[in-house]
Amino acid sequence: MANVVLQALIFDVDGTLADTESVHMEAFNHAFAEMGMDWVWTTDMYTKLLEVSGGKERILHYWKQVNPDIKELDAHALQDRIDRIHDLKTAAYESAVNGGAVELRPGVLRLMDEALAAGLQLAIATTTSPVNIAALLRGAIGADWRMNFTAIGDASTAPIKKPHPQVYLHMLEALQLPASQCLAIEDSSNGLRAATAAGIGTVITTNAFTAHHDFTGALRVVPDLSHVTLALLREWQNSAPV
Ligand code: XBP
Ligand code: MG
Repeated sequence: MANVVLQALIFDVDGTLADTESVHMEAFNHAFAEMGMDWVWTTDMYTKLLEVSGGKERILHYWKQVNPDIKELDAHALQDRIDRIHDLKTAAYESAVNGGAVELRPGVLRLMDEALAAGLQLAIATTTSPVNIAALLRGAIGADWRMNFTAIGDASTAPIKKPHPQVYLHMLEALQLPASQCLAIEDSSNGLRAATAAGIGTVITTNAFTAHHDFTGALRVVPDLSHVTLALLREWQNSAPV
């Protein structure tokens, strides 16, 4: 089969562009304290909770774990409280990122530049909130960060979270490309499943929160993008998944 031409890279955000999850975890704990709740998510707990994509979904999942008869709260009151917690968490996360709490992982910017110079399109497919993406990339790339990306799919545009493929399907539409001409860069099993369900070959860069996940079906699993070039991605794209 003739080699397929690689036309776009679709990047996940949390854990992939930057190792952000410890900062997310601290922001959740800050919000719980601000709300006068006695919840404290430890690294071990959060590693397990990350199996649920989306901060609001994660809060509800945990609430059901610690308070099985959650039904005592009516659905609207429960959602309002989750929204309030998540607003506080997002504000805390944004201020931590604006304060320089995270930097892009090795190789991310270089690969993006290499791809743009070669005429590829870039997109983002994440379950995180839009303010979090802007805070991270404004700090890392500058005020005009948005112009590097053809499209951005996030919690505000794709409410059905990974492992559902919704955010990746939206990006294929926005890029106006077949899945075969794109590659996804991810860090988690949910992300791999979402991209794979959309038919997109996926390269995994692991981190401490996700290294133990099942990455069957990934094109490659690497510790980071330090040694990943466009040429290597093209080679992997035309080879069998691991
Ligand atoms: C990882 C997630 C997000 C973050 C928290 O997103 O699942 O929920 O953990 O961010 P990605 P929010 O798809 O980029 O790996 O609280 O904004 O959801
Ligand atoms: Mg991720």
